[in-house]
Amino acid sequence: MTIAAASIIPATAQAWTAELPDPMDFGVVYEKIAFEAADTDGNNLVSEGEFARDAAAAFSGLDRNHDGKLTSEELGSPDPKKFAEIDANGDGYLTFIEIMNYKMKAFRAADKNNDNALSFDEMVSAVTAEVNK
Ligand SMILES: [Ca+2]
Ligand SMILES: [Ca+2]
Ligand SMILES: [Ca+2]
Repeated sequence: MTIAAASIIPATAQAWTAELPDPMDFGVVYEKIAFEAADTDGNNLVSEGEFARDAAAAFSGLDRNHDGKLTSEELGSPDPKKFAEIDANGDGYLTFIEIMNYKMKAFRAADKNNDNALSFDEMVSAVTAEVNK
C-alpha cells in the first residue's frame, strides 16, 4: 500500500488490514511478512497446502459477519476491476470458492518451476506481474 492509498482508507479498515493479509492482495505490501506467515513449516517454500491454509485464514478473518461471503465493504476499498474478476458469478459477493479459484490460479501461474511450491522470488515476481498487468 502506498502512503497515498493508505490515507484514503478509513482508519478502521487500516486497523484490520494491518492484522491480516488481504485475500485479494497477493502480497504487494506485505510480501515478506505474508510469505513468512504462510510458510508454516519454515522451509522457505510456500506449498499449495500452506498457501490454501493462509488464504482460508485470511478469508475467515475478513468475513466479519461469518456468512461465508466477502462484500466489498468487508474488504475495505477493493479495486473494483479486481473484485469483478474474482466474483465469477457477478453477484457482488466473493465466496471462499471464488477466492480460492482465483488464488490457486495465481499460485500455479507464479510457480515457475512447477514444484507445487512458491519460493519467495516466485511470489515476488507474481506480485510484480500482477502490479504491472
Ligand atoms: Ca513451507
Ligand atoms: Ca460471487
Ligand atoms: Ca515453485
